[in-house]
Amino acid sequence: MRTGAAGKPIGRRVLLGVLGLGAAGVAFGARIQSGLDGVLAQVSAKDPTGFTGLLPGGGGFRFYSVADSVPHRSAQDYTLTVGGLVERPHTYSLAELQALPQTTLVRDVQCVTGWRVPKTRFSGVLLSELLRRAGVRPEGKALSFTCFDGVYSESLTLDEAMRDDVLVAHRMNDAPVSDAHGGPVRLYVAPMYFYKSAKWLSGITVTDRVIPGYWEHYGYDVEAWVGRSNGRNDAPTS
Ligand SMILES: Nc1nc2c(c(=O)[nH]1)N[C@H]1C(S)=C(S)[C@@H](COP(=O)(O)O)O[C@H]1N2
Ligand SMILES: [Mo]
Repeated sequence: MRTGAAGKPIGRRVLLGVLGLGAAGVAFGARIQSGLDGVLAQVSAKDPTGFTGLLPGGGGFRFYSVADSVPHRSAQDYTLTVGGLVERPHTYSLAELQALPQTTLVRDVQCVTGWRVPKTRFSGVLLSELLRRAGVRPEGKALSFTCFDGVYSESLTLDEAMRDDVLVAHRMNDAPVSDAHGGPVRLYVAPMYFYKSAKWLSGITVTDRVIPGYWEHYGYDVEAWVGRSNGRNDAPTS
């Protein structure tokens, strides 16, 4: 179901109007591919979805940020706090995350605006592993994700978070996740549209209910299964 900021359903047409979504924004962005400097130069001209241009390095990735600049956190300064309704809250350094059991997923990335990057490799720690270590309390039913851009947020149900294709990723295509792609650490929710995959991940809070994320306040589906949500019929990623 699609709900707005006040929890009221929003029709798809209204949603598209609000966001100014569609081919125009994507076509506009497609002209901007002169690398990250070009991306940064164009931030003020981004469309309402946060799309500013194609990322360098190929593959067709597009740079999205609802913040006004590319946030940066060094590998040394990075921290990820796991808290909320858990027995053992903990703040992880990047080195700690890298010392945990590692998982690699190779799946398609699918954005809700239509673009897809096939067979993208993400590596990191299963979100379920972090939750197992934290010990989710019985009243914990969902997760809320925060980002060090200070703006973006996302959510998952606990069941979704426990899946074996949901990763707290620090590597992408055999390199550290770049600043532009949300490094040092981003979420990767393989079976869902890419807006669920919060970049610049800084906090995971276990909550007693789903708190809709940034785009979900503008009408995107909270349950963002590829091919089964947002009125789209993309083929599932796996
Ligand atoms: N913090 C943050 N995470 C975010 C976004 C954002 O604007 N801010 N955009 C989302 C959307 S809509 C997409 S399509 C992907 C884009 O990831 P990319 O820039 O690595 O291609 O990030 C998702 N995660
Ligand atoms: Mo997106």
